[in-house]
Amino acid sequence: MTRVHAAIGTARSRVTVALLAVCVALPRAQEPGRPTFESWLDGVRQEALDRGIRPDTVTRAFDGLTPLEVVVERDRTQAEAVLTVDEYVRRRLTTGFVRTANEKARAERRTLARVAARYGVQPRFLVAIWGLESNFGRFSGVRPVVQALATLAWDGRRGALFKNELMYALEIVDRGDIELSVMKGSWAGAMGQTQFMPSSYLKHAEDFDGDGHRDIWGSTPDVLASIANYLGNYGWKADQTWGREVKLPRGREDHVVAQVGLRGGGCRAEREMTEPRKLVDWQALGVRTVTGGALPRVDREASLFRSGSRAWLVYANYEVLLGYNCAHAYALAVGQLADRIRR
Ligand SMILES: [Ca+2]
Repeated sequence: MTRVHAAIGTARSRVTVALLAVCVALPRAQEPGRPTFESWLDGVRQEALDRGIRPDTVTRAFDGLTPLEVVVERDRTQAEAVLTVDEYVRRRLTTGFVRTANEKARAERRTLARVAARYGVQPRFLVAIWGLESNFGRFSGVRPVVQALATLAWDGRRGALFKNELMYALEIVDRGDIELSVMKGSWAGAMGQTQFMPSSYLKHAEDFDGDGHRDIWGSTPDVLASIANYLGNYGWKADQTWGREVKLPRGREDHVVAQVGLRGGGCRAEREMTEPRKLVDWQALGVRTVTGGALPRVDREASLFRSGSRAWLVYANYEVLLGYNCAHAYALAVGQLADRIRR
């Protein structure tokens, strides 16, 4: 059964650090041979200057900086921190949350239409991701990004990854996109209403309101366009949806999966999916819609995955969602929320 970390009500880190168990234990600083934060930061300061970050930016970012004095424990073995796909989706897609999503879709319909036209992503998916990442901007993280990333980079585990993200964060400040004081995000450095890591920000963030800044913290047009640009850059198809829940022939569930075979590689969620096959092939194997009807008669490939007693057939767009956050619970929540937003 697919299990994911509980992230209810909190925006998670995404992409490379999704589902990372973060443990920032300050006493480690006293370990033999381990540099103090201050001496470690001196080295990073020089590295930033060598990379071409302006001295003024480095000074403002690092002077007086201390590690965040808190321990974040997200040990995946803790029962209360683990939810099934069903539980995760049910807890996130409450009646009130779906209602808010529809209200946001209506309130932002003009911006959404313009963004959809430019980037080729249907509005309902943009609203769904916006909602799941930051509750439509209500919760986009309160941690200073530079401080969080510096703490994680110093802490050692995945230190190289976080040091790179720290350098990208400085680059963003250096370019004048955001003031240090308002550059906030999650514990793992996922920033703003899109929850982009700094590296993703540099690749995908957009200035859609035309004020010269790519503001994923405070500009709704920039937020929606940045999500759309991210999806578009990873091959989103505007004429397709994400997929659907299906029924497998009773007693032959394992046989259907074995006939096609699971993938060898990819992130964990991708490894749980079969190789893609045409819908007509799935139909021939006895796969039906969840109400027992025939699969759509379109020439399209889909992959199958199961979680508990349920099964889904998903299209290429679903894999783009996994790129945003590689967890079936996340991608299914996005898809199902999008399905419940009126068009
Ligand atoms: Ca802007």
